[in-house]
Amino acid sequence: MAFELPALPYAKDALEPHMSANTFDFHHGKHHNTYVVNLNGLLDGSDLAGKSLEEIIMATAGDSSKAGMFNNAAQVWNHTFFWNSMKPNGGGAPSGDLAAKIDADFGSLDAFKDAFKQAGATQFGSGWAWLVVGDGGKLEVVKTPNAENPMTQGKTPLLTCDVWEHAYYLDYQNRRPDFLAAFLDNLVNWDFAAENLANAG
Ligand code: MN3
Repeated sequence: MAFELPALPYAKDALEPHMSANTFDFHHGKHHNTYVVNLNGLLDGSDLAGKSLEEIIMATAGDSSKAGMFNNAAQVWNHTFFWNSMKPNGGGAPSGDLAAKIDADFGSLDAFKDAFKQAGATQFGSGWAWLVVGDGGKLEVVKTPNAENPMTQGKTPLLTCDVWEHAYYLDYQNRRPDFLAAFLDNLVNWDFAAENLANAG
């Protein structure tokens, strides 16, 4: 029972002009797919075959002898989560409990957005910016390098933005801050974040 590349939750041109179909052809069709293929290859004959993605991530995190398995499993999870962190005509403001928690824990939506952009822009090299439920149930912005996922630190991801160069280079070239601004202003899927917050309990 191999993992499969999940379909995008929208058409590949649905996020234009903020994220192009060309970017999705490479990022979903090539990069994400390669992580799936590599993971399935590594799982073949492994004692982790048949486990869920989350179980594989948690079982291999921090184990240098299983770095390949961790990196590919986490990248499969992170990319699927990233696609769902965006939607056509996204952006705007959250509502309900999520809006109240953002105001309580960051001071304002703008303060959250500044923190998220700062995290993404200052992640040296490849990685991810995240909104998570962290210590004591407080919302936090964190950045992680490479394939790392905050779930291995006991935090619950609500949203993520991929800041590997392959995520934005075709549309924004070197302008990572412009990509992060477009993610927050035009793409972010607050409904997805609110659902993840509700499930975090
Ligand atoms: Mn990527």
